[in-house]
Amino acid sequence: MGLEEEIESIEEEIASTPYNKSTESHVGRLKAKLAEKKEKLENQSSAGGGTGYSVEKTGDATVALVGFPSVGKSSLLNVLTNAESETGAYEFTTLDVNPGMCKHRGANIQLLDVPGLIKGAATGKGDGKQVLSVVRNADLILFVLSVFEIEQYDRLQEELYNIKIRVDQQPPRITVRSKIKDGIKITSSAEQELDEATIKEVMREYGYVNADINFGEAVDIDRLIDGLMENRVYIPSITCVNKVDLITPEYKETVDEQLRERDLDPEEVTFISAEAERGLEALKDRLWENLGLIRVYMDKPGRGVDYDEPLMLREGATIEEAVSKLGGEFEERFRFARVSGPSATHDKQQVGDQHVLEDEDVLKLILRR
Ligand SMILES: Nc1nc2c(ncn2[C@@H]2O[C@H](COP(=O)(O)OP(=O)(O)OP(=O)(O)O)[C@@H](O)[C@H]2O)c(=O)[nH]1
Ligand SMILES: [Mg+2]
Repeated sequence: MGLEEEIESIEEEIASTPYNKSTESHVGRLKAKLAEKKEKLENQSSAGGGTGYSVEKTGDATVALVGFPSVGKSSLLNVLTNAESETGAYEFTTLDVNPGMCKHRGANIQLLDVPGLIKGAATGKGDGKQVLSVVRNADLILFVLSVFEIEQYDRLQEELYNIKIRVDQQPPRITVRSKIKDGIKITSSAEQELDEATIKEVMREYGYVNADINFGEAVDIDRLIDGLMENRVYIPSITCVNKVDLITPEYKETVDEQLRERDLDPEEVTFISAEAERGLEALKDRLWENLGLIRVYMDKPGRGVDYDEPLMLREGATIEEAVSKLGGEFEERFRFARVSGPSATHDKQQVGDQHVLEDEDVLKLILRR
């Protein structure tokens, strides 16, 4: 049996096995096996099929536009950035990943226009998958839906799941430590629905004979497998609905309903028209907010506060990270800092390198002579 047939037969067995307490560990083992075989198949095809695909990350953060052909991804990239991506009234206009840079609230946000998602699947070739893999390196996914095709959202989720992108999930809180004897020991700070037998079965499938596994949360079989595999990426997402110029205000109700059916809150979805240039400022604000960026204005000796070119950092960043991003003499001669603004208890508060910064802080670094 070839790998592909093996995968198919495991999938069939999983589908035909009723899932309950008595079959749980069996299903667990099957799912673990399936994940392994898929991995193997992928490694084979990428070894034979070229170099993979990558786009250089630049700017303060990277956002991948993900959507079906013709929903308006390239049109959106063109109105949000300096890029010129080809657009067309027919499908699969864009075959390569086109990057563009969007400047908003002091941040340089790199947008990647990823080709219409189903291309790979449609042609039955692996190249669509390879192109899609650039999404793995993004800091945020922007789902682009067309106003009449909200249901495509389901398929987008599925495709990303298949290339091991976990959207809007945190990594499972699972730690595993191999040891030399005593079998598998399970500890958990949360009540587990899964039987110990299932957990052990899945672990053995991945070659663990002697190991301590600790759970910081309750997991199902899929999350357990995700926790044991190292190549999953966890990326947050937001969604926009394009081509709203084509609908009446009444039809918006229908769209809202379709969004709610998919657990999308219409209030959190941005309605835009790339063509009529509507909703674009709101979309940029949402991108900015969901990237978790913060602006820090540097108070420069003799030159005052620079409000034009803030230092862009991630939420939760400390002075240490700010200093390291600035590099050079700031890093070598750092003594302490003075902070004014949201993170400070008072103006020009003296702080050390572990102080956590907030958006719109003003920072003055005091260096050794
Ligand atoms: N009415 C309307 N048409 C739009 C809007 N945005 C894009 N279009 C049109 O939709 C068609 C497809 O747009 P593209 O930007 O090429 O779509 P794409 O998602 O990049 O498609 P692929 O590259 O094939 O994946 C073009 O004819 C656009 O002019 C919009 O907001 N309103
Ligand atoms: Mg395009």
